[in-house]
Amino acid sequence: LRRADPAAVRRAMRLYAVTDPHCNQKTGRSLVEAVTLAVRGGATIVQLREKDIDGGDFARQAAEALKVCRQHGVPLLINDRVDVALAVGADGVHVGQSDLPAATVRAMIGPSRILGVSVKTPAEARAAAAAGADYLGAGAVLPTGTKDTNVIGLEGLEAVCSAAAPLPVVAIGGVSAANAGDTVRAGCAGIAVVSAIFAAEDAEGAARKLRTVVDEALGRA
Ligand code: TZP
Ligand code: MG
Repeated sequence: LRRADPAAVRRAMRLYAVTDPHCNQKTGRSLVEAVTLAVRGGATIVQLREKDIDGGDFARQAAEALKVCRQHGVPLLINDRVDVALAVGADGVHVGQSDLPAATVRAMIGPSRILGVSVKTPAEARAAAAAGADYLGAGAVLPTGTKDTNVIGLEGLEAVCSAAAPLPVVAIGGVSAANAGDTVRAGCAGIAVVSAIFAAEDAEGAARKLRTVVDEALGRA
């Protein structure tokens, strides 16, 4: 078992789709329907972030979502639930500062699955890198209604990106097609979005537009 390929992880950060049960409730989509639209539109990685769901339900839906992601060659990560990730054979896990410590998660998932860690500061970025993270999620970069959390701004994002190098950083929080270009130009490898894809009536079209904006800001992959 080898470490996940750093260049492949960086490429996967371009358009990172993070699911949200509240969005799906509003649009009437199932989790797997939502994931299907996101990857059809060009999402380069998907994270299932389902906070209030039974483990069994989550594992069943994650297995379905994993099939869709595999068909599109897109990695699937699980938020928080290392057990669910291992049970379904997901490509990795994403944890925050109040979840199991990153080094513990790394030991549980082995070297080759992808480990992502949420950070807000350069100190957290350095600690996560030392603990074995493959990429960092930094945010909230901009105000968001999706999560109650403080805003680090594009300056905070830049500081995290510098501290994290060479690890790729994905920007999360309030990112939309309107600000994705400026966000990427702050130095991150791509954008992570919840509502900009999953609250959209045309989620596939929204993902396609976001992907175009990111590809234009970063140069075509
Ligand atoms: N972590 C920091 S901000 C955020 C998470 C999960 C929510 C981002 O949601 P949106 O709808 O893309 O602003
Ligand atoms: Mg968490």
